[in-house]
Amino acid sequence: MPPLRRPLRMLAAVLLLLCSLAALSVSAEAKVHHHTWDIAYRYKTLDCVEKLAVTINGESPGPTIHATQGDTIVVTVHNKLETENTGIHWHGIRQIRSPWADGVVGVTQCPILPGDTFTYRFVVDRPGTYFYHAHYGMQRVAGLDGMLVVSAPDGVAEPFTYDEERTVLLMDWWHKSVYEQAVGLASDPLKFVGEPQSLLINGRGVFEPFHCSRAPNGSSDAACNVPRPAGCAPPTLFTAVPGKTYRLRVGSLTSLSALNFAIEGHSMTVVEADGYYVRPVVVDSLFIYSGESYSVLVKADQDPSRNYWAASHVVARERNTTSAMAILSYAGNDPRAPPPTPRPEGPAWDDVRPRVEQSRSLAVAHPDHVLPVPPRADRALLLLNTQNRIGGHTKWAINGVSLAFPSTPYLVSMKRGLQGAYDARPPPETYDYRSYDIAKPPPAANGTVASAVYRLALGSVVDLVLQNTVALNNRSETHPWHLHGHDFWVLAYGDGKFDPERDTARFNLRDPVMKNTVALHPKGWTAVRFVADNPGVWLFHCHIEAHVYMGMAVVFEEGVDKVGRLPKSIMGCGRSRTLP
Ligand SMILES: *[C@@H]1O[C@H](CO)[C@@H](O)[C@H](O)[C@H]1NC(C)=O
Ligand SMILES: *[C@@H]1O[C@H](CO)[C@@H](O)[C@H](O)[C@H]1NC(C)=O
Ligand SMILES: *[C@@H]1O[C@H](CO)[C@@H](O)[C@H](O)[C@H]1NC(C)=O
Ligand SMILES: *[C@@H]1O[C@H](CO)[C@@H](O)[C@H](O)[C@H]1NC(C)=O
Ligand SMILES: [Cu+2]
Repeated sequence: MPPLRRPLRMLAAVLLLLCSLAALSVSAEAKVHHHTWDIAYRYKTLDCVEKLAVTINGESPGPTIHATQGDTIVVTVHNKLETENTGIHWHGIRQIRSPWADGVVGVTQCPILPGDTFTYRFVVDRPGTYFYHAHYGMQRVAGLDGMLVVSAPDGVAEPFTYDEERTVLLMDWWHKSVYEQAVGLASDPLKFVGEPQSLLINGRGVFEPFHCSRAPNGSSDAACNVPRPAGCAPPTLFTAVPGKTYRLRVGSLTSLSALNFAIEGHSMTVVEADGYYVRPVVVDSLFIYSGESYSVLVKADQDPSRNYWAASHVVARERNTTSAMAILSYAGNDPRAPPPTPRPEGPAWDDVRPRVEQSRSLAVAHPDHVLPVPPRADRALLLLNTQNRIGGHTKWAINGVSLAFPSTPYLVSMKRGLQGAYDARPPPETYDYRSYDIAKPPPAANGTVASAVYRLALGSVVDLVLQNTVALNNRSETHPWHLHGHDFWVLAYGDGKFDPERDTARFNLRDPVMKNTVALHPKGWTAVRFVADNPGVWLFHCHIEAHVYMGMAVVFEEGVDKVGRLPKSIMGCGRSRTLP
């Protein structure tokens, strides 16, 4: 009917105009947040013991960055460490169209040299609870980290309500320097970093030798009767007004420890994981692994005449660190008054079952926020997590390959076609899952160190199945794996050995939640799926600092030819020194 065509076309044009006006008004509201950071060592007493920390404008942890979805964040970093490089990663931000701002030294940029200035500029495209932290060597251990909170725009409803929100950053803390730790790991025989001296809640803790925390009053042990510096006491988590509901944005940036977080007498409703809304789950305590974030709702509905303990306990490794305590105070009480009850003990460190069960219960998307998962993968990688002895060193390896960062960042060498800047031979897609015994320590002297890369077809759907084993010490640890540049659907947590013919059928393709960090439990497997639709080069790694330092990582490249012009500021090292 030709007469109708013109009015239809006009209507379409008007609609298009309205839409672009709406888009304009949104982008007009989008803010640019400028931050200027001096990165420097300072003496800090985070756990009542004075020790050097890498600080941001004198603080460790650094300030929480607040923004709204769609905003741009610009951080100008001055490296004032004198003798140490740096680089800062924005954990959970996908860096769409800005892959050079991911902050991973050796992957997306050269290190920021002492005395130099580097500017990170990126858009925060999704609301959620995120982080930033150092991504150079093991520098995160020294305290260079903080939280990044992206709010939903005004008028966009979230699937839950609350009165106020607070951030809770969990860390572990050593009195040994980052150098002592790194050199120990690279030594033969290996000197492990050991258990942390203390755990921190919002950057504060109380160092107390583990045996003292259990000793009776008036113990004769001199180490346990040392007077504490003035002001050394559990910090106040926050002051609650009776009847109000609080959204706690809880994140873990531990270097080693898996944690259990709980507030005495208060249950928590988990509503967000790594920036995605989950089907709400009520828990008494939250297991949280390094690199993960959760929002939990806590209602101030207990006896308001007293205070309550908030506690962070080590799990998954023998508990040789005193649990961290903070005080949830009710309005009207002395916010520093210790609760009248004994400090909570926390769950048994070696009970794996409740941890796996909680991981499974939190892997389901909120029913109104299910993001459809592609029904099948174009490619599946089965990644065996083992330790190997390689060249006289103990290393972590994935399918026998332990990752070593090249001196030229991958993003530069791959985009600019520099031959020989990394190992061109692709790493193995799988391991011999039929005959490999995951319950036995891996065969010694079996593996290589390489800078090899998995090259993914742009837009392809990729499955990653992480397979745990026992390490050289005949123990199987928990590894939190974090993917840069993407979020993935969490398809399944399995026990024992993954069998592709049998276990693919167990994937949740109906309503899996998306995340950027996922736990691999002892002697089990974890399956995730993602779409390789973000041109760049991206790290996928265990978030334990000691493990990634020992090679527990792989690298993905997709569509690097589609990446825009690389900023000169990410170059200057390795073979990128001489680039025009
Ligand atoms: C230790 O001392 C504290 C405070 O002085 C007291 O509340 C607690 O009951 C004592 N514990 C033991 C085991 O005696
Ligand atoms: C914990 O401490 C005990 C006693 O000092 C020690 O035997 C054990 O090896 C320690 N465990 C870890 C994981 O460091
Ligand atoms: C380890 O060694 C065994 C036997 O020597 C070999 O079959 C296997 O492929 C090796 N595995 C890796 C990951 O290199
Ligand atoms: C490893 O530990 C298991 C129990 O978890 C034990 O049965 C086995 O004998 C140990 N193997 C070695 C080589 O120590
Ligand atoms: Cu690990």
